[in-house]
Amino acid sequence: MREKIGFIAVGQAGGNIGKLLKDKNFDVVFINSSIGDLGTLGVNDELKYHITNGLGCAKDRDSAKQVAKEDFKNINKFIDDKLGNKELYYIIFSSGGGTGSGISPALARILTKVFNKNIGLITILPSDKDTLQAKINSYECTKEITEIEELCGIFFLDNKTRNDIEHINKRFVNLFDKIFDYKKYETIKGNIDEAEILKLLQTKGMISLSSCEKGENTEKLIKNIEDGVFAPFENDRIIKYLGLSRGIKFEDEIFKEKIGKYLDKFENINQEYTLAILSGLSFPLKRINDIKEEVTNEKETIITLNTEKEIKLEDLDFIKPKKEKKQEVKDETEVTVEDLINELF
Ligand SMILES: Nc1nc2c(ncn2[C@@H]2O[C@H](COP(=O)(O)OP(=O)(O)OP(=O)(O)O)[C@@H](O)[C@H]2O)c(=O)[nH]1
Ligand SMILES: [Mg+2]
Repeated sequence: MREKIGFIAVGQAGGNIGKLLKDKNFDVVFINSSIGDLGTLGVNDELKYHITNGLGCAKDRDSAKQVAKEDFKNINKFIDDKLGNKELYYIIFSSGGGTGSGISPALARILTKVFNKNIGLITILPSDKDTLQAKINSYECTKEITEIEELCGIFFLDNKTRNDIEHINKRFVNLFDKIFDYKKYETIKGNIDEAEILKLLQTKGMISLSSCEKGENTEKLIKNIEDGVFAPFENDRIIKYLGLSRGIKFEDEIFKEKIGKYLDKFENINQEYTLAILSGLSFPLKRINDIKEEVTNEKETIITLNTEKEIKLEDLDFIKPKKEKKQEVKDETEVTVEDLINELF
């Protein structure tokens, strides 16, 4: 089933995670505005695309959007040529940088809206130690993500959870890879099939993955969920679907009490470990609002440091109505790729 999923890694962090997925035999392409960043990846040249005229974007989302806008048709053709038709694509990027953060939300929107592709996201939230610019970028980027209606599931990796970003990358990729072990554990007692995996991954909302060892228990699984590498859950305690490859005695009541209720559960019996896939979780608004607050607390500093364009604090509000765009978007049915390129980049 892994061949039905394609990964589009944008920017440095996207590339680092993409490389680990590539090493696990997933189909991954790598896009960057910086030749230097692409050079560090150690992957075959034919899987890399350097955005024409890109010189790296130094955390400037607008400049990333500009180069991507001018080169969008080639970027799109590259993705199409290399990945072809997949059931599901993931765009991987950090929300705090320039290139990945600037380009990915617009790319996701165009691929869903114009090309009818199923797009999920793997994005990274900044750590406390990250710069103000990274936090501002992250807020702007996540705001754009909330405006994409047709998205599949989103993995929010959170750099606040660990100091070691390589550990976060590896932990995520190891968990993600385990999802596709499901065929090994087909028994008459329980089965997870491809359609169910796709449902878990394609359901809109945040997704979280967690595991525990054989011989451990529900409490340990819950502890690992809470101590994971993903953004913290909202307090609504709602999970749409629970996928459970179960190597422990699963205690439903404890899970419902501590983590939340689910609409449906897809389960098999796993002889080696337990993997839990929680999908359809709410968007991590509290965590994102905390990032906003950190930025807002530094408002004076930002104003002093930036007399010019770059930092647009007045834009940092989800609730505010969207700014009027110069170019009006036409009726749903008439929207073309050119319209969207002009609107989004
Ligand atoms: N988890 C994780 N975070 C990373 C990794 N690399 C960078 N980051 C974080 O991502 C942010 C910077 O994003 P990058 O991916 O380097 O930026 P970019 O997309 O290449 O954009 P430019 O600014 O144009 O270089 C910072 O908050 C880093 O801490 C990584 O491999 N894993
Ligand atoms: Mg970079």
